[in-house]
Amino acid sequence: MFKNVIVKNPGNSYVNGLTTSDLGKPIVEKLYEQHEKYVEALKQCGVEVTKLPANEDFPDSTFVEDAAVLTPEFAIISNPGAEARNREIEEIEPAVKKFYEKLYYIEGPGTLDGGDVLQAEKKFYVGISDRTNEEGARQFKEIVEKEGYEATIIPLKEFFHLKTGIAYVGENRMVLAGEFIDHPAFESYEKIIIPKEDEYSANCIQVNDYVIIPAGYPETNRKLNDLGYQTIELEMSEFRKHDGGLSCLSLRF
Ligand code: CIR
Repeated sequence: MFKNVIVKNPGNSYVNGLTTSDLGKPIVEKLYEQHEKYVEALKQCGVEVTKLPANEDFPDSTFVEDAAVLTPEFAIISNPGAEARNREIEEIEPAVKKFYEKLYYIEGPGTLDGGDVLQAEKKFYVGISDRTNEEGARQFKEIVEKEGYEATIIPLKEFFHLKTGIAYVGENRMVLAGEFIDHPAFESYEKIIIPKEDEYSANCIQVNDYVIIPAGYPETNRKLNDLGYQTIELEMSEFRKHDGGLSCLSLRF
């Protein structure tokens, strides 16, 4: 069970953040509304939400997931791989410290974005991407193995972050898209396969009794409902314009 969640409000500068998409300029009014609905959905899942204020100096800082990895026992402050985002950890670290005594740090030359880390029970999967380098992944693996977890490093071929194309929804089930569908690392899981046209919905989050998915993917919704999951669908258009998904907007622990 997750008890807590940390989110960070987006600011007006969000429109100047990093993106690889050609979906257009985010509309800030819609962005704020979508973020508020995200927070409401988390509350519906029964978690206590810690809301950090927006920081206009860091346009992408609403994507808090990239700045830390939180487990029930310890926290890892990451070393985000994009220069423009690296100092986001300065505000995440004190917020995380309020909840954790045991903190680890990914240190340069290692870089790691939390978006490249997936936890499934006592196993972690760590993507090597444009943001997470081999040294960052190695440091991460060393830390979690010391803490009694396993870690598998997965060099990415196409996805932006590992969690762009994968989610763990409990009960040994993985939601998988693209390069992960036939990846040997995920062979032992029951697979919920997401086709190319629905790929964005592979980034969904299980929070206690619910799975939160992006709105507009009825097939993904149906597959999850058929397996007995209660879903909450959220409009994510303005986050998607800047390569963000549901997992990116919170740290859940
Ligand atoms: C970035 O390029 O870093 C942001 N515009 C999007 C980050 C999305 N985060 C995530 O997938 N964990």
